[in-house]
Amino acid sequence: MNRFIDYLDISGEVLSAMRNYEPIVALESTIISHGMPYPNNITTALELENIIRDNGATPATIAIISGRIKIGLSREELELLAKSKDVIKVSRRDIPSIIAFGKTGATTVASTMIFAQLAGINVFATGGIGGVHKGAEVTFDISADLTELAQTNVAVICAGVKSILDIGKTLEKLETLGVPVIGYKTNDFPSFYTRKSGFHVDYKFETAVECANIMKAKWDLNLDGGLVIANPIPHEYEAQQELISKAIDMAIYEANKNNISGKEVTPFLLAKIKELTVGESLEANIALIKNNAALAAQIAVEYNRLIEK
Ligand code: PSU
Ligand code: MN
Repeated sequence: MNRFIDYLDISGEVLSAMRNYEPIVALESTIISHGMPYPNNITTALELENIIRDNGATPATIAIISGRIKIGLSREELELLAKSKDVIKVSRRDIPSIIAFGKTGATTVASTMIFAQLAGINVFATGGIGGVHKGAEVTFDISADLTELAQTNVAVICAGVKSILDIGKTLEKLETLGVPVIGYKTNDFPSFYTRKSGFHVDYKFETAVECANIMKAKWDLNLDGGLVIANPIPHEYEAQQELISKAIDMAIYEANKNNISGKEVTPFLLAKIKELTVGESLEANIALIKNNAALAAQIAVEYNRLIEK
């Protein structure tokens, strides 16, 4: 018998939404523990939850706390993830060890998708997904987020892919894996801090209802796996292209010089970029995640309506 339910702790708020068949939006915790400095991380985490509530859905921030999978976190748990330096970054392969050792971990896109699906949540808002790193033809560094998108039925609302990655190769890999990549009100695949990456999406969607329709069609047809719904950063928060690309080049140079490898690569690059662009990247980061949380809630509401019928 599958005993996964024994590993999950679902918060009162999320449980009540589940019992009433109300829309729920999952949120990851790596952006809290490893993506932003304190106290911006805790204020943003709380704001995201409120934005989701304001848009008619229930937020479910996901993490592993002392070996328990948490679907929906208390204020204290969010504070712990925001402040503690001992929180481990947990992707798919880390899950069994962290649980077996009773440790605390922040979930990436991949592991948040896994736990969201276990809890029956199929909409998830984040900032940017992992992907194919530059030089992957030598290092083989490809995020487990991509293989998760190929198999786990969760729609991921993000602001595209950061140009620390090879965006072209990331999109090729997503195509191979059969993952739909949708542009929300755009034909351009966004690159996190900026609205364009130079690459196009196959399909442009104009409304949350259209996004809900594609999710339903995909899963009704047993086409397992997720979807990438790429929502560009709002114009007024776009970072300066030149500043960002210089910082990214520097960060990659530093990572190579310091022989950074494996799961440390992404956090190292993100931290360097933050350092090099001072406030600008952080402000953009916060703005785009909020924008994604609002859209994700609207999509969750529409998807919920659709499957009720
Ligand atoms: N990209 C970002 N911000 C992030 C991450 C990626 O712009 O915070 C985090 C996400 O949690 C993502 C993870 O799932 O890094 C990918 O890590 P890796 O490349 O090691 O798979
Ligand atoms: Mn990697």
